[in-house]
Amino acid sequence: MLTNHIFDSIKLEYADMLDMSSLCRVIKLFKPDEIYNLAAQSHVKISFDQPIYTSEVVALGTLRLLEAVKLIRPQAKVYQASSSEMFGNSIDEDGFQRETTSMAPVSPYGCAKVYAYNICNNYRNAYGLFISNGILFNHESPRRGINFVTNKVAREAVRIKLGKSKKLTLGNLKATRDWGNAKDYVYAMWLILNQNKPSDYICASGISKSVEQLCEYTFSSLNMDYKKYVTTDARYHRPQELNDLKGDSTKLLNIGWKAKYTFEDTIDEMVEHWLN
Ligand code: G4F
Repeated sequence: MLTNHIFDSIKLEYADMLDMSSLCRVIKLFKPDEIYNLAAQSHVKISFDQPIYTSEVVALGTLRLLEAVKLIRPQAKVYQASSSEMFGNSIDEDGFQRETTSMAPVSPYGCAKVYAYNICNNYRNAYGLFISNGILFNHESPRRGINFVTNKVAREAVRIKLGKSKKLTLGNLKATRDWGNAKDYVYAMWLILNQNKPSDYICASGISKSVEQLCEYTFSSLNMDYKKYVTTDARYHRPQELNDLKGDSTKLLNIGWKAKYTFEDTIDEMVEHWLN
């Protein structure tokens, strides 16, 4: 199991972003110094099918957590997992998104994340709580769900290579994403929360690739031509697409963050996982 190395060192407790009393209970129980809010229905396409549930968890769930912190543990530092999906199709003239780029989300998930981002800033300013937003661009690892495009492509390319599958069916191949490695981005979360003052930071690789380029690299790493195997189907298209993401992490680099892994390292790691 992917989590075996850590299971003995963590204590799990039940709580639910829909149930504020359960959030209060675990905060009372553990009296945390740092809280990382990564809870979400985080799949963008599913957020079109379940917009109310997504908003309840992502938007109001964050508010419930902040209220619980304000009432019970106001000295705790809170990290909020904000997302590049908040920008929608808003891009600065030089092709990058940064902390100052306007937000124009194009999915129910993105809209809910904008609410959460704003309520975090509101609670920081209104109540003096230590709350920081990490605005993370796509970050991947073998633990990524197989309904997200990187792991879907890695898994299916390996299955095709091993003769267990014949085709990979995707949606929009033209969209571009700024893909980084989850290990680098988790370090960024810790670094963001361990500054003297709360603030908001972009975390991204600064390199953008299309879904088609992702397929090209993954299949060629297994000595295959993706064009022979990849097809598209409208069922994987979104009602509205976020076309291009490329983040400028200058502010984060200035507090000492540096990515250790490239896009290619990350895809290789995922392919290796499925091969094993
Ligand atoms: O892997 P994806 O589903 O990730 P997406 O939508 O960019 O969202 C991820 O990153 C966000 C950060 O920007 C997070 F906030 C969010 O929670 C999540 O982790 O899709 C990436 C791209 C999209 O353009 C999508 O349309 O791949 C395209 N795509 C093409 N075919 C596909 C598929 N995506 C999926 N999931 N499945 C396909 O078959």
